[in-house]
Amino acid sequence: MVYEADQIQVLEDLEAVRVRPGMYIGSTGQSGLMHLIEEIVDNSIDEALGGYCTEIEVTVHKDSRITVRDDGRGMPVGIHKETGINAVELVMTTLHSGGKFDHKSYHVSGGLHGVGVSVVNALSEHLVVEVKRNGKLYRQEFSRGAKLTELQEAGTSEGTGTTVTFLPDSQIFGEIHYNFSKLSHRLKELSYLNGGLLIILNNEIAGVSRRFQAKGGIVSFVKELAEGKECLYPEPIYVSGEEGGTALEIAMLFTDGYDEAIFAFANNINTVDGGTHLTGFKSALTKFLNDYGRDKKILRKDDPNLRGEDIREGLVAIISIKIPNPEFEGQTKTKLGNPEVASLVTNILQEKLGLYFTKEPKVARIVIEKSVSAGRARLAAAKARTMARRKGPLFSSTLPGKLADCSNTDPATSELYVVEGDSAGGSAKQGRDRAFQAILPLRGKVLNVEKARLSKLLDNVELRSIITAVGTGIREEFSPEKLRYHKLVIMADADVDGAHICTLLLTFFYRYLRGLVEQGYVYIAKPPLYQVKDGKRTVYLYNDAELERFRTEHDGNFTVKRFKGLGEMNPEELWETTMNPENRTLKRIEIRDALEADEIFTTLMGSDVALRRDFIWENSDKITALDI
Ligand code: TSJ
Repeated sequence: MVYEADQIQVLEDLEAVRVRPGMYIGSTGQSGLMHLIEEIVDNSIDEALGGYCTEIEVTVHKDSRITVRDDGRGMPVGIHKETGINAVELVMTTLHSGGKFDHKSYHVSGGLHGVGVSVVNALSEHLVVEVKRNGKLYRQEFSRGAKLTELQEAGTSEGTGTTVTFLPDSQIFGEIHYNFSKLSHRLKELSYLNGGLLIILNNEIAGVSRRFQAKGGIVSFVKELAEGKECLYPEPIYVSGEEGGTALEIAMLFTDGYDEAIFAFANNINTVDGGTHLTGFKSALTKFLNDYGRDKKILRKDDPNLRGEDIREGLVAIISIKIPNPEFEGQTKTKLGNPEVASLVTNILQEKLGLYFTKEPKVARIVIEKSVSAGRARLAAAKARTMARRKGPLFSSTLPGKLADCSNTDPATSELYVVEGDSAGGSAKQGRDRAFQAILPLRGKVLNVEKARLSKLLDNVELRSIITAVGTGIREEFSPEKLRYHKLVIMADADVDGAHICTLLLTFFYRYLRGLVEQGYVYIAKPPLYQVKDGKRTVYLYNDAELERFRTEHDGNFTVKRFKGLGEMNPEELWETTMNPENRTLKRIEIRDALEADEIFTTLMGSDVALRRDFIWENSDKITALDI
């Protein structure tokens, strides 16, 4: 074994990470920083999965350092025989060394996770590992992948555990800004997926701490996801089982809503593209309920079989599988591929759901009867749609009367402004560049689609005019090639009512024209909040922080006017500040994380006003991120 050659290899490997960080962590922006934290936290989670760790604490320090601490067994510190290097250093400096010494039962592999903590080390200006083990405290420091010190005994310790503190390299990441809402969301999710585990997040920048602990695990998770919806029975259905080292847990809650929200996780990773655990679950659930319904005569002879989509109407569910050798597929590695999982899910669901329904036959009856009525409603809606199509308003090529279309016919360069209120709509029509900007004014409140079936939507003039103007048709009939504008801009007042209208419209886009959101065609315009004049100049400011800054940088002679709404701006002002591509600020709406989006939409749109208010308070950072 040539020690020096090994060292050179290590440095070359880690240098490669620094040259192409994107290949390892996706980006060098907020999501890349998020990956660094997740990569470290995953190690503590693995320790928790083994049952050795009860608490994980993540601290974001004022100087952008991150500390992750757990109370596990402490990383091994012994010398690795083949290389003569201590285990901490080896893990920290060798690419993909994660699974080398530890035979962790549920090690995550593939994807952007599991690249190994050496990647974090390579991309950190400074990284310190502290291990409490054998009554001692060990410590080793690194910088940009290279060790600064040997592993040293730095004192004694009570208890055991591992702490890693790192400072992401500003040479790689530039100015460091963490996305606290994503971080806190992910840690909360991890606490649900690992029932009982305490996860603490200290945000020293904002001076706040949060504790996440879900004794009920995924049962608490579905309850939270279903909050704001009416549940058909009080407690979620929970089934779990184990087969050949693979553990499966499912929690299900049927609500009176119309959407299905099934979230599938494999080894704590949100498999947004589904996979064998999800398809296995869906087909097993359908088969089981049909068999049960026939057997118990809840379904009559001449009743048709229940369809999966009818069973799943209103279902909120979590499927969590912990599997020793996961195969993650697809471009983003968020689809579970293991073929053996389908039959495992079927077996466990058959057996355990059978047991559950023996104890709770009422719940089975409620679910089956709901499915029957959902099937009837589906047929009725299909009929209504055929009628509507025959009558033509939704699918005709006649554009809505209120639409002031642009003269361009090339969708790629055309924009549709959906504007709150007739008066703002009037200003927008006068102020726009008619060559490429179309204006559609909306009158009054927008229908809350979260609480209405399709037929109601078809009756709503405002939403119908959006659908015809956009041109694509909706849901199953959505044809992206018919899209008439590649920018759909929501323009509403910069106040609470405006924010509400934005949310309602986004919900509508998300539920009925999701392809547009996914393709990044939906935007929110940001009108200014203040107009500041100092004799000769007029400046527009978009928030209180900008006004504060202006105040500190300019003294004395200026006047501040606060716009109460878009309607107060004249056409020229509206053009200059909010519509002119040279000056305007548009926020592109991104829905990468279906879970987060669904949570926002159901909670914001749900019936419980108090809950909604709490949610807005708690998630104000998330909401400004969406800029609603
Ligand atoms: F990898 C790391 F440095 F990034 C890191 C590892 C960071 C943090 C915050 C925690 C951990 C970590 C590792 N926590 N717990 C462990 N456990 C082990 O590595 C471990 C402990 C004991 C044994 C054993 O067989 O005795 C085996 C392993 C893998």
